[in-house]
Amino acid sequence: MEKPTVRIALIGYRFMGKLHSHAYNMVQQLMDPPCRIELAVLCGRDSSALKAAQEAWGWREISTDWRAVVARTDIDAVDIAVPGNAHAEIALAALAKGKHVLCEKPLANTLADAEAMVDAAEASGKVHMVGFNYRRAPAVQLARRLIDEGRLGKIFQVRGTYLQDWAADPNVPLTWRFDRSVAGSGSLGDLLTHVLDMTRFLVGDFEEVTALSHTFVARRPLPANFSGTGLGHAGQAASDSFGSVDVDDVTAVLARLEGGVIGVFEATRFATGFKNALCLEVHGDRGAIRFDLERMNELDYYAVETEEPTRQGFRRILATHPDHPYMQYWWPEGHIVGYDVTFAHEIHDWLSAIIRSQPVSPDFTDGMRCQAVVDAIASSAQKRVTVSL
Ligand code: SOE
Repeated sequence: MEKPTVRIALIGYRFMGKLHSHAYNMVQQLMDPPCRIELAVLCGRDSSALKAAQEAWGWREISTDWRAVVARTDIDAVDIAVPGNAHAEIALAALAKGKHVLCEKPLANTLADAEAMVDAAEASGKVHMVGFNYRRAPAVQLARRLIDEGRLGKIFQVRGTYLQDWAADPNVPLTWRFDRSVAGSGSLGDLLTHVLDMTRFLVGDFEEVTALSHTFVARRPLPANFSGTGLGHAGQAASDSFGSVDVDDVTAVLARLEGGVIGVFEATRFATGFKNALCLEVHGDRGAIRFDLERMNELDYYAVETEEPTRQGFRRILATHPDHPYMQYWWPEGHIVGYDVTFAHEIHDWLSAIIRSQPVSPDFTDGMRCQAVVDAIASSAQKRVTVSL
């Protein structure tokens, strides 16, 4: 039987747009999805850059008018891969036009916007998803399996860090990632949200937070000719004029979670030596796990009872066996996968949910709950108090 077709409009063509475009192609070619994927329209503001992206990634059409695109009757699903300040407006318009929506993280820049997005998504009956892609790293899914099987027992503590260092150079220009009106926040919304979501996925919800945020470099050169990812490389020439940074460079959090779990978290763009290290450690009375995105094919697992004390220790599971989550789509055992497959897994599951008329997680409600934790953290850091959720 012929597979149904899902016609996609992707809003955004830079770093995330490139990843999503690549992921659609991987899903179609390698993951046997339950639909045919039509890369219908790629949308953005710069038509010559769009044209180049269209040719490279195989989109049928381009458009510089997202309002017209989400209203088209020949589009089934809208994928939002632009900075956070545009998420709510585009998602609400797409849902109102009866489209399924995948929205990049963080879901919105404010809790009020996130709540409005949840209301609209639930009322629409369409499949909605927020792009916390790291949930779908095979080793993270394996961690979830081990926890579901009770192998960690009663969980005591969780420790999560997301460490990058690209902003430690004060000459990195003032791109949108340093602008609260566009990005919502700095390391908190961009990086810590991944850790918060992974914690919610593996351990549970947040009850109380106490936070501290800091901005090390308060003024940065204005970008002369910005065309990159905003991560400080990609040949951006800074100018002689400077502007103010109004987001956090680092945020640290102490938290209580449901079930009496204690959490310690940190996100920073100033951890010199670390490029993209998302590390999560979970400790229970029967065992522990440790995941590090810079070694994303591996899960460290410690089982309290299996060995005599002198032989105990963490062991490394290479999560590439065909029975490990998602690995049936990829290569022979030990032939590792990378960052991009997490987006392919996310898009595969979103499209499968659309075809089967089923919900998928993380959905807009997960995105909104994460935003509630972000709000509590920002308010705790600003007022220097503990905030309950
Ligand atoms: C940049 O800091 C960034 O690309 C984030 O925006 C992504 O969400 C994260 O996956 C990697 O770092």
